[in-house]
Amino acid sequence: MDVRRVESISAQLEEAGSTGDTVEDEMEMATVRHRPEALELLEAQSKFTKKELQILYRGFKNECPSGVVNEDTFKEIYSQFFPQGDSTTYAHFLFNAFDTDHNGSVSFEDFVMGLSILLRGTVQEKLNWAFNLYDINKDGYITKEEMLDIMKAIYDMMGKCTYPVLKEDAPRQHVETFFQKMDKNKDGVVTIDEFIESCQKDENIMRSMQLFENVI
Ligand SMILES: [Ca+2]
Ligand SMILES: [Ca+2]
Ligand SMILES: [Ca+2]
Repeated sequence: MDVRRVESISAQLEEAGSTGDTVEDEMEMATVRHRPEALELLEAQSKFTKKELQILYRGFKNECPSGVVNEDTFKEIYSQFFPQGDSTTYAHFLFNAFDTDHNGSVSFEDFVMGLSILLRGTVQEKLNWAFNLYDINKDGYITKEEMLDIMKAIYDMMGKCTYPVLKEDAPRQHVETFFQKMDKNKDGVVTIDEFIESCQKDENIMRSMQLFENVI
């Protein structure tokens, strides 16, 4: 999710006001997800109102008429946003972070829950989400290799044209600094507690996190 898109979705939500909201939309929304209770469930689980969910759903269905996004679609969308670089690896990691039930597709529910955290989540929720993104194999720990893989993917996506000053070993240096700060007990892995603690304590890490916010 590119930040411009997130912003435009935010704006759409704010504009929502009293427009739209027809019975047909609601019916369609309720039936198309195979589970009639989906809307109520999403309303309870996310930080969006029913009206906002309807707007989001319309947008989602416009872009993905099939109702789900697979990894290739994700990669296609990302390549349009980052034409100057190779975004396939980052799109893959991001896809896995959005696909919370790990069934190989991002449903409207997956999409809404991710967006709810990214747009309206607390700092803690956003950091949890980021941790899950970095924890590539989802085993509950971030290794230096995982951090390096993400970092390289981001550098690849940005492309050499955008950041000509970046040297080949820039991602590794970046990760060394990050990792040493985060791995408090020096056991070679970063836990969720270490991650959240260091992000909240260290302004530099938080500032570097902006890099990630801008490419989510
Ligand atoms: Ca899924
Ligand atoms: Ca891991
Ligand atoms: Ca540790």
